[in-house]
Amino acid sequence: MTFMRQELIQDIRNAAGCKPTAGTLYKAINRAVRKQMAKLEPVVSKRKLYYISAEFLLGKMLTSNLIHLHALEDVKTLVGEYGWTWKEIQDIEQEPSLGNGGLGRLAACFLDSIAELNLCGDGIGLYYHFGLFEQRFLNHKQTELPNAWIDTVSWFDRVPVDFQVKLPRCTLQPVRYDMDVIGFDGKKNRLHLFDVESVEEGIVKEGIQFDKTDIRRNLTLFLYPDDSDEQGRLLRIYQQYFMVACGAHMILEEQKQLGHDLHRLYEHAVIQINDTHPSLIIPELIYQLMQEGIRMKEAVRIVEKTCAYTNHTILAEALETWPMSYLETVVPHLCGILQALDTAADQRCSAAGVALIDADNRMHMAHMDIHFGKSVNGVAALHTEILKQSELHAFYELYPKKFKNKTNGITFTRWLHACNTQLYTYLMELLHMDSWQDERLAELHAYAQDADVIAHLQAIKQEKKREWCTHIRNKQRVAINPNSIFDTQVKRLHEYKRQQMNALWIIYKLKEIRKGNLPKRPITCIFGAKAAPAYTIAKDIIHVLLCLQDIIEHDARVSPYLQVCFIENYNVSEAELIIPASDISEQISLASKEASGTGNMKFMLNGALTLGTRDGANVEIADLVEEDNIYIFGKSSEEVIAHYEKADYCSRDYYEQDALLQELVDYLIGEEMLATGDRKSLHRFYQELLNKDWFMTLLDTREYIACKEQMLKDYENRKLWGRKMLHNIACSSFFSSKRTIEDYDRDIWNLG
Ligand code: 26Q
Repeated sequence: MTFMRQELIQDIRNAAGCKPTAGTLYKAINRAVRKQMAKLEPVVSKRKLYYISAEFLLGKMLTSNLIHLHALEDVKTLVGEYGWTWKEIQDIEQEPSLGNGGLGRLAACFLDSIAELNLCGDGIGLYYHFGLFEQRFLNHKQTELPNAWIDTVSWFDRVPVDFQVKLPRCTLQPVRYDMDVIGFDGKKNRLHLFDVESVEEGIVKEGIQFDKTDIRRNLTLFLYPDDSDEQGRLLRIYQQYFMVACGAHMILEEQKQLGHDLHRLYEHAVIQINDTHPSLIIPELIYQLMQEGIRMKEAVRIVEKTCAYTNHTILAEALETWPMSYLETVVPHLCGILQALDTAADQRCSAAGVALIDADNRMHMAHMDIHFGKSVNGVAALHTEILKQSELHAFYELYPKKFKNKTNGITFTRWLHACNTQLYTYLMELLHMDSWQDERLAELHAYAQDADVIAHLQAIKQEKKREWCTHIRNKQRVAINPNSIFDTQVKRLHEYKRQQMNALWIIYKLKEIRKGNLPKRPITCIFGAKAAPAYTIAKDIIHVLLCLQDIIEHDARVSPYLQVCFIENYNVSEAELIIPASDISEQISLASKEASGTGNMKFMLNGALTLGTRDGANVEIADLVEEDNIYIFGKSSEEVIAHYEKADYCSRDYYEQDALLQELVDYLIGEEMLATGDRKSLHRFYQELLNKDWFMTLLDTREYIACKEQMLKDYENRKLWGRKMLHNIACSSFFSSKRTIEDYDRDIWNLG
């Protein structure tokens, strides 16, 4: 290791010359690191995991790779000698935006932990040239631009592929981009992202518009292109099919090359299907096995023992069902297999609710995964229970043993060591660790009464706040008070996550301040969120928040006490800066709707306290830290589910019976908002909240306000708050994705 480090440093020096620019230096480091990565040997084991996912939200790789090579401190020192800060070098790297949020980031954390645990597992996905999109704010609204993240300096190798994907109207030539994932002890795994040779970036016109029918040129331009029309939906299926056709082919070729008998594929391979986006791998693998001379019945049995499915959502609108007519258009060669699978499933159970193809001739992707996979798992204890007891109850009765819970986790390498080196280093010293061990975090409990330790944790928090203030001032030209309480909600924008409830609180506080009820300490409400381009109400909520930000900023009576800051183009790199700086972690989804959440875990690990509902993994956080160390409010998932069943929630009743709620909601279309924002958007959102409010905002707003007030009050007892911080950090090792991966390996993969 020492020799490797010396060579790495020497290579950087040689390439950088004497007075490199930040760009030259970044390039030199990237090259030198890649040279070391190339020397690593692949991990081997009895069975290999293929983690197939439409998203891998990697984030920048520089710091994480250097940590894995045990060279971060040396390289940082060298960079300092050249007169650059580490942040200046990191800023050069483009972040690949190959994911939306939770599901994609989870896949990236898993790659990291699989390698760290010396398990053999590769990722399979797509190489989207413009990723999701880049968010810009204009006139208090979100606009979208292509995110051109691909750079000549890269972590990926281009690999030719000698296989073609035949579609009814054209044949596509795939090409593969491979990235090494550094593991333990000189070993590595890989991520394989497929692209089409014929893709053409030039067809993107204004914003993110392009010809959705031109599959040869558009296939890998964007992640989840707008699917609000039929052409967009067909393109999604083309993408999904292309990914699985390439993936299945790569898996079978690799297994054949290893000399493995495809009749016993499941002894050597396991395919984890990350939500239903890659579900077509089931019929495609059956098809390709049949091409290898295996009879259909056996092919089905092989696939059944090879594939496992993870469910990440219980929102009905996110469960993929495709009209068979679409599948006839895109994958006619698979339709016979799909029909046969439907018949086979029907023979096992004829209940309509578990059919692959429903009465409207729509194909239910999740149903196929459950019938023809060996396992189905939810991503947090509550989520799995809800799947078993309600959403997938019929399947649970049919296959009780297939259902498993695998509570999500996060990689501490990125979410502590890389993003909060100060805290990481302090904990290493305090707990006398030679090398990091997640479980040893629990030893921090011994210092719960130690005023010095608590003061130290708080000093680190303060330093991270100052760092973020500098960052956001440079990026967005805003001056945030580093001595304010940082109250943060960063996640995709969705009604069920209820950013709109947080907006109502801001209105409440704004009015209180104007009445003269001043907070003891200034508060900064921080948001980061992208809305799907065609999700109108989500964009309306962004509009409301940006209008509030403007109104407050321009009111000299309010702004010393309350600030709103919306982080533009929130992504992994922004998360790495804001999470360590935050005091309050907003996890306020409508109970039963957030499958797990993983941001909640990142905040906890970095010493923020959770303000949340009993939803997803919040439940497990609450069980671990116990009630004095978390702020829980709102109706339970049982109560919420009962409201849906009885269809008895009426937001207008809440509005009419509560003068405060009325005042807050009316503010949305009051003079001040209308003078700042767009009348149509504000009225649309107001009407939505009053007449629909499908995710029951007004149900919990009262309790939310009360709970947040309590939290702000408790913040003033600095010792007590510090003890709660310490307690949260000490309890967080359960949420390491190493623990999650060990669970998957023990109960599903058995990589051996
Ligand atoms: C489906 C159909 C059509 C178009 C888009 C989609 C679609 C796209 C993305 C459906 C779902 C997603 C992403 C889901 C997701 O990120 N889920 C999150 O997964 C995390 C990791 O398990 C959980 O922590 C979050 O609770 C969950 O919301």
